[in-house]
Amino acid sequence: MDGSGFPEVRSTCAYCGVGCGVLLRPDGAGGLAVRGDPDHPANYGRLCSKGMALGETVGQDHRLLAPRAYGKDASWDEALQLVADRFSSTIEAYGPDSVAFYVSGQLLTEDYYVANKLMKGFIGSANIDTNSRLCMASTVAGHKRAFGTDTVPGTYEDLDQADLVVLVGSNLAWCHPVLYQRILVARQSRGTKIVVIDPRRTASCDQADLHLALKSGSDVALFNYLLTRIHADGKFDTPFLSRTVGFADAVNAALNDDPAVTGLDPRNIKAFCDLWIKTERVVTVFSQGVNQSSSGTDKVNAILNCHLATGRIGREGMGPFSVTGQPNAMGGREVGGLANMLACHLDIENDDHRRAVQHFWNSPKVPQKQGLKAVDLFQSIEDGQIKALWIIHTNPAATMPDADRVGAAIENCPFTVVSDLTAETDTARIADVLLPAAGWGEKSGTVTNSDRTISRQRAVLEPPGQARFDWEILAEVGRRMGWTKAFCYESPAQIFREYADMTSLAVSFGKDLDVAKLSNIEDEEYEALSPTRWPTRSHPADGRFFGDGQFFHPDKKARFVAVTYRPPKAETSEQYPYKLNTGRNRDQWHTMTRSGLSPRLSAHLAEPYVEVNPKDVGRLGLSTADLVEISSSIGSGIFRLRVTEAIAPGQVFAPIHWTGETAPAARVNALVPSVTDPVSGQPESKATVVSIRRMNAAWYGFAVSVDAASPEAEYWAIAKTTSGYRMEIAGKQIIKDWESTARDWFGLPDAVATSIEDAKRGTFRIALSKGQRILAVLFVSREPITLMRDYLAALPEVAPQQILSGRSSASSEDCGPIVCSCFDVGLRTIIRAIHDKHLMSVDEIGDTLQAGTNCGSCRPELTDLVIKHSKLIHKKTKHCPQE
Ligand SMILES: Nc1nc2c(c(=O)[nH]1)N[C@H]1C(S)=C(S)[C@@H](COP(=O)(O)OP(=O)(O)OC[C@H]3O[C@@H](n4cnc5c(=O)[nH]c(N)nc54)[C@H](O)[C@@H]3O)O[C@H]1N2
Ligand SMILES: Nc1nc2c(c(=O)[nH]1)N[C@H]1C(S)=C(S)[C@@H](COP(=O)(O)OP(=O)(O)OC[C@H]3O[C@@H](n4cnc5c(=O)[nH]c(N)nc54)[C@H](O)[C@@H]3O)O[C@H]1N2
Ligand code: SF4
Ligand SMILES: [Mo]
Repeated sequence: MDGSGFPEVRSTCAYCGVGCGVLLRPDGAGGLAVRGDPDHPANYGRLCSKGMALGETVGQDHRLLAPRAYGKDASWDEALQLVADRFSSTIEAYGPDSVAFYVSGQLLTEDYYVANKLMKGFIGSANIDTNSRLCMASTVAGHKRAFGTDTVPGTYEDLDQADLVVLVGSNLAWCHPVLYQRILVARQSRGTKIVVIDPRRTASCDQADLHLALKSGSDVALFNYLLTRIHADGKFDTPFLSRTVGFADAVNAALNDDPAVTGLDPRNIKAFCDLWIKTERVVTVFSQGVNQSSSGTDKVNAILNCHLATGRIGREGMGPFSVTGQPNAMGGREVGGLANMLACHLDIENDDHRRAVQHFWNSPKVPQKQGLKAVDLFQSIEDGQIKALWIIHTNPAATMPDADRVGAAIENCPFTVVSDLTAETDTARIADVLLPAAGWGEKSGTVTNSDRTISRQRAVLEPPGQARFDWEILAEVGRRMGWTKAFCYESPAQIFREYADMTSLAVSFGKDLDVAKLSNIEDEEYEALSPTRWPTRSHPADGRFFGDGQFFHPDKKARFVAVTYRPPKAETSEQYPYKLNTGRNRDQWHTMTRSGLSPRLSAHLAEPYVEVNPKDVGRLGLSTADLVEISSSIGSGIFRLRVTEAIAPGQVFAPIHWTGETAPAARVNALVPSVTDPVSGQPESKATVVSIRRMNAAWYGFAVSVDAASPEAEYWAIAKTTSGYRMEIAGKQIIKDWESTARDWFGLPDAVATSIEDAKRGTFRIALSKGQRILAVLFVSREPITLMRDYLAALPEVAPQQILSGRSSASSEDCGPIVCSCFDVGLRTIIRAIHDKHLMSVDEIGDTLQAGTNCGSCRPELTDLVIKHSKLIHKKTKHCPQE
């Protein structure tokens, strides 16, 4: 308790798979204070910038508050009956496989369990797939091939205890910042070495001893070479190999690969292999640079092969470690959220498993064959085979590859339901029925993080409007479809008990997934449940798997998988000479429906951009701050140019976060075609071939406004600020009457206008105000605009004439783009301090400006700034061929 009278409530962060514990204190007026839970085993009190800003993202802003059907508000009764009737009648007319669910690794375990039970147990189809297909599917497939089960062997403690951490296709510093911080602590205390394997130089490289900027897609060749070196040097673990099958075949396959395809300097390959082989305690962390590839499953197995060969698995400080992206990516896999599995790691193709599941659920039927994986599922909708679709907690019209085509398929599907928090998303906009869901902070249930720890999310706020819980909506539809008993759930605790009980069934079939100990917990115990790692009953106390050589294939042995390098599907050509890599920003989450509400988080990188190497910039005749058009075989987009050595020549990188809501021209997945991995069905999201050219803009604009606007222009991008919104705009058509255009865009027909025009230079500036208050300011120019954007974004309370000058008065300094989101410290302030105060380290920056002293998410960027701007230190030598 504090003065506010509200106790702090333990919960789990809404965002990534690290699964940090948070302490939430509602203020009673809809607001929320958030801090790290010092007792949670994932984070011990730490939070990253996104976790820290959670309080800024709750509330009614942008929320869907009532059900809608065909564009009109509907009562819950009408909407639910419509959904149940349309699904029932479609199934009756065309069979169970004519309907589908597309769900999300962000659902709670309880929501997920009910969705899966409804589709696989009662509708009788396996057409339920999830955005985890775009995320973890290759890891799931790789784990199953090697271990006979989809299980992460290690725990977070391994990261504290390792002597070498290899990050493969993982920008951990930005995407799992608290785990990255744990590794940096270990580096300080035990000298843990860090190697990054990523075609791009990311924030995760800043502390790395070695960065291998390999050619995109060539990971198999690199790890195959490591395997041959382990073999040739006799560094394999012979006793452990007796617990495995297929070592010789894997080595023989690996010998066929030439490490030269990685494009790496052979000395660096050798340095990496030497370090890996000589370091017993090695954790290989991998993520989307591995999974999102047409050879994703093989990449996973190439990594697992090296750990199996050396027996470095399931023991303290070592093992392969797939870090999960979404908060409940792991929980979804546990309850069978993917189209190719049953609940609790049981198999669809196994008659005994199916029978047991059917008996457990007392269900009419369980499908005998796998359902459609995401890409095939949307193809099947386009083909007209699937006629009713329910999308829950995900935005496929923005995040699936070939997103425009996916959007068209959804729009043309005879019946589409979307359950979401947000009233306007690229997917919600084209649905027939919209169901308002209760969100993080309002709902209650469990999530499982990357190291199998189950944590509670707890409700501290009232759901706004008529929003309801996802499990409740699903159960109600189940009941209305006629299965009253099977879906008579009254609480998440009741669903959790049923799920936990079902894992006993899995254990009886020799499966590892075991939460059975919790199957009888009382409601109060569930309420109080502290973080619990599975297995809860049957396994050694240290929580690791496979160190004992026990695997889950019928003979209990692991499998080496013989893999060979296959290049990404699309080759560059004269028409498409560049490779487009895609990924994430530090302070935004996916389509920004939550993180984009926070002014602090939006200040980090406020506009969609594409990173291009200076050599290519020169070749293409581009200049800094240009807008560029990127085109692939299926679509095109407009992005702000960022010139950086971090990206190798021939490659470009664009983040995934912008949508029709925030920058309609910069939707990355409009460019990414649906190429998939043959085993996992996971799309190749990071290797699209593209062409680049300067956008032919007739004018460029920058605007700040109190209310959001969507201007009619070829390019615009909007971001939240403390005072409203900021916007970058550009157009190809010459606009004559800027004043009426501005009034139109900002919906301010009657505002007082103050403007300055310089027709010769092609600039126009206008402020629209009411009384003393400036409501919108627009700056237009023929060239990309240079202004004190961060000063203007705050809509300072100055006279219109003063704001139109575009800069602050001499006394206040412009701090530049925000680097430290916790303390609002900008780039220019930091660089100035490094110069003026001769700062030499991140800690000294912290002492002087506080930057980097709270969540630590910006420390990699601060390190970079110290290296670049401190005159007093020498640049650290790093093997990095592209530099
Ligand atoms: N800030 C933030 N954090 C997040 C998320 C977010 O949206 N924002 N999303 C969460 C989710 S769902 C996920 S799945 C994770 C993803 O976490 P990460 O996988 O770490 O993130 P990405 O940026 O998608 O991709 C990682 C890296 O793969 C590299 N890469 C591309 N191609 C290759 C290749 O062929 N080989 C190798 N070795 N590397 C390659 C890219 O250059 C990129 O730096 O992040 C989670 N955390
Ligand atoms: N090119 C490219 N594409 C990618 C990737 C990439 O690296 N490159 N990464 C892929 C990966 S790894 C992932 S995980 C996906 C993520 O892609 P998505 O899952 O499609 O993206 P999100 O923005 O997380 O969408 C979540 C939606 O759920 C809504 N929501 C929030 N809370 C709730 C709730 O409690 N209930 C309900 N019903 N709805 C809620 C939000 O408003 C939002 O619309 O993108 C994939 N797409
Ligand atoms: S690392 Fe950041 S985003 Fe991920 S769970 Fe922790 S606080 Fe949340
Ligand atoms: Mo993900």
